[in-house]
Amino acid sequence: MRILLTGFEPFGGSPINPSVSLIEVFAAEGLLGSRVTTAILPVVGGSGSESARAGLERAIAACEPETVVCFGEASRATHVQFERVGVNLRDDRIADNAGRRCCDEPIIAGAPVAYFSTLPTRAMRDACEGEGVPAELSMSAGTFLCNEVLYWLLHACATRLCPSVSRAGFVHVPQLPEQAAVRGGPSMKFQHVIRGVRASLRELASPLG
Ligand code: PCA
Repeated sequence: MRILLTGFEPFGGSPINPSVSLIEVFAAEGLLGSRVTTAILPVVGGSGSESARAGLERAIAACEPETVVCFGEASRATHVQFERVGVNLRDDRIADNAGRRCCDEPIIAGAPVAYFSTLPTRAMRDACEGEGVPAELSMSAGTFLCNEVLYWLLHACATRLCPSVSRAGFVHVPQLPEQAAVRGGPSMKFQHVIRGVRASLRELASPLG
């Protein structure tokens, strides 16, 4: 199996984004015989050549993965969040890394309201929880870049723009204790995030996944 894992650059004034370190770990250790490719996406909305969706499209074209799992940070999350749905809406609390802030804009004008993730989110959540790592099924990836990437990816799969991809979705991870020490809020130790996410990704590598 070919699997593409993506993370996001730091954003919102934080110098780090745990999603980057996370995908680096799986790129280094591999995943049960799967070919793992990684890409780090810019926290930039829209469809320009420097946008997150353009970066994701290039990464998919380069490695033609069967499975795509995108990761991002949810700074207020207490659990690893397995996102079930992407919605066609951008409505931002903060500006993206290009300085642009959207209010009530569609991600793709005229496209469907929402798509469901095509990852086995329940099995992935259960596997994460089985490691003793707090995990939940989430009905909203927000209305910022993570949701934009999830929505674009699912739309691209639905419209056969990415024909190699049969399963795609998004996982949000909590901020790290060192980030919480600066800006407050809940956090999760990196070792716990790794252990839970590793177990959830094994669900994808298994023949029944
Ligand atoms: N989290 C943000 C964007 C990038 C990231 O890691 C989000 O939840 O939309």
